[in-house]
Amino acid sequence: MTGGAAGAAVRVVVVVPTYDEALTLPGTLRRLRDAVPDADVLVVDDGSPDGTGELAEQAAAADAAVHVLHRPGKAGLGSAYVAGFRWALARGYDVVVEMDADGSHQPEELPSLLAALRVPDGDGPDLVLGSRWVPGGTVVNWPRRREVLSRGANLYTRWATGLPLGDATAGFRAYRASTLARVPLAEVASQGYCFQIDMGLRVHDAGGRIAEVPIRFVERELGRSKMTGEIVREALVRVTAWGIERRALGVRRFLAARTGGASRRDDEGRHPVG
Ligand SMILES: Nc1nc2c(ncn2[C@@H]2O[C@H](COP(=O)(O)OP(=O)(O)O)[C@@H](O)[C@H]2O)c(=O)[nH]1
Ligand SMILES: [Mg+2]
Repeated sequence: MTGGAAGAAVRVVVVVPTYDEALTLPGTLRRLRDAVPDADVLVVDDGSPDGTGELAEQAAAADAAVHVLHRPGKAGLGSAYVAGFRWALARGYDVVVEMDADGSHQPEELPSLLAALRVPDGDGPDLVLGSRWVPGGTVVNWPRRREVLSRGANLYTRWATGLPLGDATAGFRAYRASTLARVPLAEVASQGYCFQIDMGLRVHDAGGRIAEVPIRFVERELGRSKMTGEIVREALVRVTAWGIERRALGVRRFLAARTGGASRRDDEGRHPVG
């Protein structure tokens, strides 16, 4: 895409992780290429038994803007994105987008996320979330239990960590590559959907600005969700641990200030960034 007063080309790549998305990926790729023709796409497939990887290869053979990263087996959403981010950073993209393959994220709404990021304008946010839980955001056809889980996860995350976001688990998001490059990706261990919270905390703690734009999230009509109880448990354990670390850090800072030791900035226990 082009942008900025100087008309400099802004290079965008949309990273799409897939596991058994043969029914949904082709339509999503078509819509994405129509909606944002200047953006490249990277499909990160984890050896899907249903042939998603081969479908992605066919799309890549027919369209030079589509790329595929194959991993040998299902290793989690978090590590799929980390692999995709590394690929994107090594190739000099300016903006890196996360988007699900299953049609829940509307490619037609990506331009509003990219506009909010305001690259190459240096004063724009570091990360833009496509949020369900801000005014104007909606979910369509989501089972009640998923809505309760998502709203509950966001309330708990805000309470435990203080991360001031409406939708910290949002999986439709756009990063400035320069922001992503400052995150020590090797240290990101979150496997499941708490990866999104993990990345939000890292950007926030590094002093990065996070903006939210409302989106319409539509439950998939084809294929199956990969959400499991283990993914929920991982999120609960990690968010609780982050919350405790952050409170302990607050107490240590308070005590250091009272005993006059505040001159030393103690970053222990914070999410390490950069
Ligand atoms: N590469 C890869 N993609 C995954 C994995 N788990 C989920 N995904 C993809 O992540 C996206 C979101 O997953 P989905 O099952 O729709 O989760 P839900 O929307 O929370 O029910 C989809 O594009 C999935 O195919 C994984 O372990 N590896
Ligand atoms: Mg989904």
